[in-house]
Amino acid sequence: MLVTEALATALTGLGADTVFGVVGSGNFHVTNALIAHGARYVAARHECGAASMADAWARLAGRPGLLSLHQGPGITNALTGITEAAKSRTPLLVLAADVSAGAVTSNFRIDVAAIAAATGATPARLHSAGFAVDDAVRAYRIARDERRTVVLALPLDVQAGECTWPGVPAERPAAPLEPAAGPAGQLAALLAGAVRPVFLAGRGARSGSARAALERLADSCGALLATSAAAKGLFRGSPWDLDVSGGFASPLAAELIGAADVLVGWGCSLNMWTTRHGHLVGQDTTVVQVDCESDAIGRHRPPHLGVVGDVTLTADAVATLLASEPRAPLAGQVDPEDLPGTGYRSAALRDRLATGIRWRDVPFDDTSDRDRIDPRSLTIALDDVLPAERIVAVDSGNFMGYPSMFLSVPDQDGFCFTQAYQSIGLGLASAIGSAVARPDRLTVATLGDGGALMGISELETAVRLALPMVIVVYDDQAYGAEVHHFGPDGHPLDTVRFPPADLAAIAGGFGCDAVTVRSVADLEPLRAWLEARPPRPILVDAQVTADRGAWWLEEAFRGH
Ligand SMILES: Cc1ncc(C[n+]2csc(CCOP(=O)(O)OP(=O)(O)O)c2C)c(N)n1
Ligand SMILES: [Mg+2]
Repeated sequence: MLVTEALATALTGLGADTVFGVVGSGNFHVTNALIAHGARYVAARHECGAASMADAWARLAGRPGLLSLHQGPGITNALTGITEAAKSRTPLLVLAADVSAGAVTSNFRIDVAAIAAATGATPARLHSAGFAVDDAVRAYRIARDERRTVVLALPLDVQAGECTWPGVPAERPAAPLEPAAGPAGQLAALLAGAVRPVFLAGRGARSGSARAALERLADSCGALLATSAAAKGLFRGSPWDLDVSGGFASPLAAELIGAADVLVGWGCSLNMWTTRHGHLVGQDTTVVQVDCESDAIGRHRPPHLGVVGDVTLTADAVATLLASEPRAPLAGQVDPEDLPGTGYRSAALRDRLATGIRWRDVPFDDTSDRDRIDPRSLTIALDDVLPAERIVAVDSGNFMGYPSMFLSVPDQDGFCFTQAYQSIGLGLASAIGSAVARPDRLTVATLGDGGALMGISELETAVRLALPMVIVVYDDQAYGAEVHHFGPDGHPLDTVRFPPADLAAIAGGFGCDAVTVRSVADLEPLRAWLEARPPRPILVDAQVTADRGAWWLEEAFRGH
């Protein structure tokens, strides 16, 4: 059996059914073998786009994505997308063609393992034809079970070799980690005594089972529920949902999180973004961190208590222990109106949350004028126009807070936030990956004009795939983040400002529907498009006001 054939048999047998890539000579045969075994192949126009598509796809599919690359420049082109995936702990298997061992003078030669390791990805290699299937299966399982981005080098000579089909090595599934009794008991005791507990769920809690377990435990101790940006949407629908903690937190969310007496991070790193550089954590707040990886605990700030364990199992174990903890009578219990009368929860607070937790409930001075629309007004109008069953994918830049704060999402799979590397230009491709993963939902790409033009080649991919997606560009004709970073100090800004580019015409040239928007009324064509849902994207070039930077940007600059 040819090695490429054996690889395709093994990987599709493990469940790999969607491959993104750009095909050259080095990955031609392996990609075709995967297609012959039933995998769907999605051709991107740039390897970085392919990487971001595979990354987003894997985040939403919940299983490893596959990325197929030509040797040398195919790999280096993909590096920014691979780095984002690696930093986000996306399970992703990169099939990276490589020159043969003896081809020391090949133009395509690079040190694939070194370059993969430099991005934070896990290097792997097909070492020989005879053991190629073992190598590939091991790489796939590391990606899946350890949530790693694995770059599997496929030397051309090994790919061209033959092997005897060895069968897929037996699975040794690792059971999710139970928490130790001691720390779980300490957490139960803390929650039993907590008056204003807040749960902060992160990427490690992005699942329906984790949500259910956390809600059960939160119900029993009266905790309020918040998430990091990476887990936005997890508690959607709960009356106790505070939405995102950190720079994107609404004033009411920030107030309530800041006043917590016990703050528990669940699969959440409690990094500078989620805690606003620590300002959201009260002086006297007891901080707990629960994580299935011991080295994640305390990485960003030392907690008072660390619990090593799977989020769902730990929440369930603590709920069981809490049920047997002696509980002090809580103030809320004297008021029959209070629901359920424990911890932070009261009828009055529930009403406050219902009317004031969303950013769009917070009054603001609309800066729209005849030619340009305030990005907040634009985003609130979009929130009303777009169907609730949506996936919002966000690129990086000054604009990024508007969609993150003013667009609601139906659940944790409604938000694709590729910000672990803070690269601009990945948003369109990650939206395409999202749309491929979830055709049942409307994908909304939200981009700055800078990021949109950086990743524009993938508009052709979106049109070719006939994806009915909405692409919103917050167009300020500038690298706004830099304008607002350096402008106030009087620096010259010519390097970060651009003449107007007619993005609607450019999108039209790719075959998209398109509209230029300067007011809420200009969104009418989008409304019509949403009713018709033609099999192609629509690009909304929103001419936004930009007289000042978004306030959360200041938060970001502190992280530079
Ligand atoms: C690949 C990459 N290059 C440069 C940067 C630095 N950078 C951060 S935000 C930004 C401007 C983005 O402009 P745009 O997409 O128009 O969004 P805006 O800030 O204007 O809202 C730049 C250049 C980056 N983060 N990533
Ligand atoms: Mg811009």
